[in-house]
Amino acid sequence: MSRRYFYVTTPIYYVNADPHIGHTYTTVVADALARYHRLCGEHTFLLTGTDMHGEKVVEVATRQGSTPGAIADHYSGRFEATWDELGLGFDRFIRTNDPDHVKLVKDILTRVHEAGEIEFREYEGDYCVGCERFLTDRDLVDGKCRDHETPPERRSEANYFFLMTRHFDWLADYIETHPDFIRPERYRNEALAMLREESGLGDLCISRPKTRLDWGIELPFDTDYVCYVWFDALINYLTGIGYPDAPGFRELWGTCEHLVGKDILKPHAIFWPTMLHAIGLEPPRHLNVHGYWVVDDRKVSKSLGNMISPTVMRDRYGFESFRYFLLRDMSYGLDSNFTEELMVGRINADLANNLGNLVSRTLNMTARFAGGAVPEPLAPEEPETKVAEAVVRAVTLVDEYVRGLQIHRALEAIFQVVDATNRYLELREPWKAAKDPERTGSVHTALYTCCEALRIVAVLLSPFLPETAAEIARRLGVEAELADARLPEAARWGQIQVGTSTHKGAPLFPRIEWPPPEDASA
Ligand code: ME8
Repeated sequence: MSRRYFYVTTPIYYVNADPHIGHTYTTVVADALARYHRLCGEHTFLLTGTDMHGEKVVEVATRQGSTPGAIADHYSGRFEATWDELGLGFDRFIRTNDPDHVKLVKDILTRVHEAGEIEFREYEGDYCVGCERFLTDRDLVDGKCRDHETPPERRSEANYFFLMTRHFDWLADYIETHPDFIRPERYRNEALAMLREESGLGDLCISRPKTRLDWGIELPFDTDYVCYVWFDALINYLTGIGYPDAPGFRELWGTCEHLVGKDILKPHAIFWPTMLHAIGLEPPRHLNVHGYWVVDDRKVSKSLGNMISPTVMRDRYGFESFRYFLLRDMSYGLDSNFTEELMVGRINADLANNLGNLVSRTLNMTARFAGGAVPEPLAPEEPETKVAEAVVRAVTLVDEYVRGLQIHRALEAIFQVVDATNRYLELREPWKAAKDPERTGSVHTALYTCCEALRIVAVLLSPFLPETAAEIARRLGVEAELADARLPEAARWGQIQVGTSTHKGAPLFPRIEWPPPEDASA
């Protein structure tokens, strides 16, 4: 049987500070997508990692009296350990000083150089160390970098240039003829505007003299220089899946989905496709660009010091709750505001009240009125059919939304099933019917319907809230089935086995008090 492929990447993060909400968001989206595609039976590969080179690392090392290598290893380890701790899976955690990556960067530099695509020139411009690139007028607000709020440095030096502008006509045409290559559309338009209007967007400086920076990959054709960090970093997406000849490389590359924040649109929308074109590779299938998490109207970032730590959020609220908020509240492409109050409101409404209540009502009543086992239903009537129809609708919508990167909508569609099932319970009122021995069949039908709806909700939720889904499945006695589930088959109505033992449990998501109660010891 031929299996479909799915390749998803996150940016490789800089190693100058610990991971924060922004990195967590992109990595959680990648994890959820990979889990969803795996659930659909696809051969899936998730690549994440860290960007070890560049001046930022040298700056931190100098400040801390350490070496770039030690700093890069330290923070890279922090990223990998954090994703492990939070249950974010990856097929490879790449570091740009991994030997296979260093070799590939050198091979590509050699090829591009030999093909006459690299030239040696004098260059002068405004450099932002935060961005690790020369800025253009569009990047400046009042003479400062608009992301880092620091003035750039004027720099002039002799360097090697990748003749990127040669590929601009091809690239503009590619973006025009592949309307969803860069999505959502606003970023496609931004990329086209960069190509058409930006005066400063010339050829790409791809070297740094060792006299200024010796932390990087040495140029194979001039040992006095190291490779510019972005030229090195972008190539990670090829190293990660074994370009050029590892088994499955072609199939995976053909399905590649890059996830990036809008801060790195230019390297991904302009530098990267032209680099790929120079070596004869197709661009990735989609460049999926998301907005910023903002706190007090400012982008969360290391340099602004307003970070939200994923492990602190995990300790305070549980990681599934934080993960749910990230996926449910950000519309992919737009900025989103983070406050703990907003998050608590969302957790209480959706997870504690809506989903949590349905789980506890269903399982408590199954224990009381059906001996703690999935009961035999009567033939379905209209209300039961309506719940089953809500499920069918959700399965189709979730697939469409996930593939279109509208994860908040996919979650909304799943919660519509939860709503419909809660409404169904209110209509059937099994707690009242249970008082009448003549109506046992109706009670059992209602409980069967809720158990089956919850089983399917668990399947659909499993990419987004894996632990919660596993816990619901465990309580329904279908944990093993969830582990083997494949969409769309697993979401077909009517598969839960009558007689399966169910288990009540503590509330899945206890209501959180807001504002938090005063600390008695304070
Ligand atoms: O740019 N909101 O690394 P980086 C949402 N090494 N996402 C955010 C965010 C925020 N406030 N802040 C960061 C680099 N991110 C390069 C990448 S790739 C070949 C090289 C996320 O550590 C978002 O994905 O600055 C953003 O693009 C990325 O972290 C930048 O990470």
